[in-house]
Amino acid sequence: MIKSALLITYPIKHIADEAKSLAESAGYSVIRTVTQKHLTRSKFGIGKGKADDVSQLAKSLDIEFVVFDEVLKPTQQYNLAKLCETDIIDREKLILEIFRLRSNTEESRIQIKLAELHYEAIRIKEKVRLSKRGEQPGFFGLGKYDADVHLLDIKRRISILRKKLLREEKRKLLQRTSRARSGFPTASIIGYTSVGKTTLFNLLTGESKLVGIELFTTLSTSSRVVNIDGNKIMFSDTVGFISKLPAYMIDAFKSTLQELIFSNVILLILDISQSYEMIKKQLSSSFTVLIHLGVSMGKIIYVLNKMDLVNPEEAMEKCKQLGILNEGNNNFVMISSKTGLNINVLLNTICSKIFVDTMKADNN
Ligand SMILES: Nc1nc2c(ncn2[C@@H]2O[C@H](COP(=O)(O)OP(=O)(O)OP(=O)(O)O)[C@@H](O)[C@H]2O)c(=O)[nH]1
Ligand SMILES: [Mg+2]
Repeated sequence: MIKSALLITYPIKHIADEAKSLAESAGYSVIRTVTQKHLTRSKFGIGKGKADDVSQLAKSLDIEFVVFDEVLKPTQQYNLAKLCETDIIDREKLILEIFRLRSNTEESRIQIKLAELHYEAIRIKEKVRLSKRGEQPGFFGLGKYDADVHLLDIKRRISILRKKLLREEKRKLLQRTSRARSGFPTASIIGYTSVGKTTLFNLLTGESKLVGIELFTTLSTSSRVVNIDGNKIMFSDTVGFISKLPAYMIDAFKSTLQELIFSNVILLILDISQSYEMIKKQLSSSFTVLIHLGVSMGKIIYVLNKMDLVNPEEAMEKCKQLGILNEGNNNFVMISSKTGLNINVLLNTICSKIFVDTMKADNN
C-alpha cells in the first residue's frame, strides 16, 4: 500500500536525498518536498508561516502523511498534526517503521517493539505532564487516568521485553565465550546504512545475504568463519547506522551490536562515492555508536568501498580531508566489494592487524 507524503527537510542535497530514501524505504511516496533551514522551532518544528503553507499544500494535494526530517518533541508533533490534519511521521518514527518492516528474526522483533514502546512512553509522559499543568486536555485523545494506566502497561511490557532480550544477550555471550575458546579472532563489518557492508561480507565469506539499495536491508548480525592462508577469522555483518539515531535505539540493538566490543578488528566501511559532507556524516555517526558502546578506536581499519565509482586521486583527497590517514598508511584500504578490487590488500591488512598487533601487545 503506497502512502502519499509531503516531506519536510533541509535545503541541503545529501540530507534531502537521504530523507527521501528513508521515506521511500518506509513505504511512503513523496509527492512534494518542502525545505527549510530550521526544523527545530519550538511550536511546529518549522515557523508558523511555513506550517500554514504546509497545511494548505497537504490539503490541496490530498496528502495522507507529513514526513518531518527531524526528531520532534511530542507537543511539536501534536501541534503540526492538528494544523495539517494528517499524521506527522518524524525521523525517529520513520526509522522505527523501516526497522519494523525489515525485522525478520525474533530478536530484532523484540528490539523494535522495545524501541516503539519507548517512543510511545515518551509521548504519554508528555501528555501526563501537560495535563498536570492543566494544559491540552484530551491531548492525543486520552484522559489523564487512561494515560496513567497506559503508561503503567507500557512500563510492564518494556520490562518483560528487556528480560527477554537479556536472556538473548546471555545466550550470545555463551556463544561468544565458546567461540573465544575455539580461538577464532573476529572482524566486524560496520558502517552507515547502505555503504556496502553485506556486499563485502558476501564477498569475503561466499554467503548470499540480502543486499539492497534501500536503507537498512540488514537488521540482524550474521557471522561466518573464513580461512585466510591457514588463519581462521570470523567475520560478522551488522545493522547499519544512521545520523540522529537516538541513544535508546542503539541500546535496543545492543545485543546485536555487542559483538563489536569483542571483535579483534573493526572494519569501518565508508562509501567513498558519496560527497565529502555525506562521508563525514557517516563517519561521525559511526563514531557516536562506537563510543556509546565503548569500542576501542585502535581496532579500526577504514575501508573505503565503491572505488569502482571514483578515481583514486579523488578518493585520496577525501581521505585527507576526513583526517583518517595515519603515518604508516596501514589503517585504511580502498576497495570495491562489487568488482573485488583490493580485497587481497584488505585481507592482508586484517591479518597483520590481528596477528602482528596482537603479538606486539602480548610482548609488551
Ligand atoms: N558500485 C558499487 N556498488 C556497491 C558496492 N558495494 C555495495 N554496492 C551497492 O550498494 C548498495 C548497498 O549494499 P549493501 O551491501 O546492501 O549495503 P549495507 O551496508 O549492507 O546496507 P544495510 O544493510 O542496508 O545497512 C547495493 O545496491 C550494492 O549493490 C561497490 O563496491 N560498488
Ligand atoms: Mg546490509
